[in-house]
Amino acid sequence: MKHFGDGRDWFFENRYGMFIHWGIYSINGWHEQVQWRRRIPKAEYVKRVAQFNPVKYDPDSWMRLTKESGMDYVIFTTKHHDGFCMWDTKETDYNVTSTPYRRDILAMLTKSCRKYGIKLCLYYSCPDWHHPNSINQGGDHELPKQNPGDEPDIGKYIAYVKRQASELCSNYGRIYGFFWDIPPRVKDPSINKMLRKLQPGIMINDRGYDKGDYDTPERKVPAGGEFKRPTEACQSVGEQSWGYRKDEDYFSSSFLMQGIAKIMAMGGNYVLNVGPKPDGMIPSEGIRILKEIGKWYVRVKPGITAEPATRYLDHENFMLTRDGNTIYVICHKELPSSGITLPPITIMPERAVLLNNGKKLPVKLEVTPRYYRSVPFVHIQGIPLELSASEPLVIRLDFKKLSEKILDEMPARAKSMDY
Ligand code: JFZ
Repeated sequence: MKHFGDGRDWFFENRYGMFIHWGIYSINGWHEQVQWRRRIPKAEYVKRVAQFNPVKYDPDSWMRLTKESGMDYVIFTTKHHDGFCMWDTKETDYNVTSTPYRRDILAMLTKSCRKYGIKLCLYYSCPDWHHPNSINQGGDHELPKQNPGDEPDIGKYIAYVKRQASELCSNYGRIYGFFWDIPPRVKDPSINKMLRKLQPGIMINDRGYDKGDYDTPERKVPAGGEFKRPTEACQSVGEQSWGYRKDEDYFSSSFLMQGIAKIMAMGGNYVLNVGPKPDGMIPSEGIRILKEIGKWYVRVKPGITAEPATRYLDHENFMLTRDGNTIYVICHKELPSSGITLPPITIMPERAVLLNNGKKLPVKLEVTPRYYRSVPFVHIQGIPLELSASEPLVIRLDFKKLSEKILDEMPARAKSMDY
């Protein structure tokens, strides 16, 4: 992946983040879009402002969990589609200082991020179901019709967005990333230009007022071996919702790990979301999943975050990454057997080590019955299948010497050698 050669390159060194969806929608415990999806009238929905009082909010504990999970950064929802602002904005009273809690949630989070060395990125929704000038006429993630008393005016609304984005990028220290959500009806490159002026080195996604710096596949694992543009995949610990949901259908850690392994082996970043409860606590199921994945991630991280190299492999069941004279075999899917043959790799490694448990694995250069018409390929055996059933495996192959030239010539060598 080509780097920018400027402050944005933090993105390539910090590959795993926590997404946090939190707002007054958490009071329902149904979904972050409850106002729209359950057709709650604006006059009824705003009553949640007087109910929001997260007395157990402790951003230091959130950051300790982020670090324990092996994560490097967070993306925090400053304003979701409901238009409610989780910071002390001067642009509207529809913000967290109008609640019984009164305090600036974002300012508290910023302090904890700095204390624990976690990079802070901000989420901001282009659609807004509260602001009177915002367009709500059935467009993408808009309400089906304007609220009573609205005065839809896209120019005035974008001016509001610019002023809020300026607040967010001026008053909370270094902001590493800006996650716009739901591409707006109009493009306006001046907005991201303003963000870059306020925050040199900010990474901006593809869902805002221009195409930004990086792509954002959501809740999916793209096919292929390598991303062509900087990419950050996003997923939540639960299948139904990004915001807090009382009876969420949580994913298995194994399912989420498979996506992380594939996305990172393709050169992408990955952010995994939790939705804190109205009291400010992260649900225990979410904590369990993050910690389980974190134990695996810290062991296999050198392999899944190395340079994408799957292009050298004739196999759709594994991914390859490379770091100098080392190749990593990323078994992102459950293995069918305890052995793997790796055409067209025809050079013998010095050793094979399973990063998941640190144990060496038997490795040979041989002709196997399945590849009897070929030259000898690398053949790794003794892989613990029961482990493969619970987490993606990563095997490190150390070679005496490995170069781009050797790797590029392997396929031809494999075909030309008469066997
Ligand atoms: C959006 C939000 O609507 C959702 O509530 C959450 O915040 C998520 C992270 O982002 O969801 C999307 C965004 C884009 C697509 C689908 C859902 N899309 O491009 O298909």
